[in-house]
Amino acid sequence: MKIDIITIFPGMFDSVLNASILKRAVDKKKLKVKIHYLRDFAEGKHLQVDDSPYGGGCGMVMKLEPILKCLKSIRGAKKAKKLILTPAGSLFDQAAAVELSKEKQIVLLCGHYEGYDERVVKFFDGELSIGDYVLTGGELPAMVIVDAIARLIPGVLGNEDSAKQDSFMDGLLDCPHYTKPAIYKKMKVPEVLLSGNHKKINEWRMQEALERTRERRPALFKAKVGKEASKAENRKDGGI
Ligand code: 9D3
Repeated sequence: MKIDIITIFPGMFDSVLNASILKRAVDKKKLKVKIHYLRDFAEGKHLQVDDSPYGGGCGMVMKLEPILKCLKSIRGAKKAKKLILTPAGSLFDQAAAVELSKEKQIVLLCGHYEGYDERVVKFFDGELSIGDYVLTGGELPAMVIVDAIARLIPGVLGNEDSAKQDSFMDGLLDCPHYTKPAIYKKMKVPEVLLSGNHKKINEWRMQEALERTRERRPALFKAKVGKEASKAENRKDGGI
């Protein structure tokens, strides 16, 4: 998988790409990340990548030409999945990560200022947001997306299928975890986890995961319960 990132802050990516699992993925040639400095494609004395908005208003808008020139310079960009990172994009969630992890090449444009000239949109395949909070730019979202995708590429994590496994726990929040010691300053690990009864332990974990999801993420819980109900319905119908 190759990921090209277009940015006005190339330095932001150094530490993230040179650490831990992403670094290993790059070293193992499972992942290639190339940073493209947008200012290299700007023209004029001041190498402007932004300008004031037509119609007035505060803030600046990313200019069209540097973005299109940069796109043109990227090898394979024509066939690649090209995405703009913007708070107004559709939500990047785990399902989106799974879909993107199947691509051969992805180009990410990191949004900035008050946005970009809308005419760039037709040169891209879509616009993505990582969630409903306001950041200073699309660089951190780009790194979040690279990280989420990278761990889904076969061979990037040690335990290859654990990231993809379609178990009942998928789509639920994780259950609580404990490790040694069994008692710390009168704080005990739940008895069932010390019992060695794996059927009981699995039931407890499932119950905890369901309970947490229902309390903390009602929308996730609803989606999950709905999905399992229709799966059960399909089984009853004999797989129609
Ligand atoms: C007043 C309008 N603002 C939108 C809420 C303008 C604006 C703020 C911040 C435009 C861009 C940004 C910078 N953020 C991103 O480029 C961004 C982002 C984000 O802020 N949150 C979640 N996902 C993303 S993806 C790119």
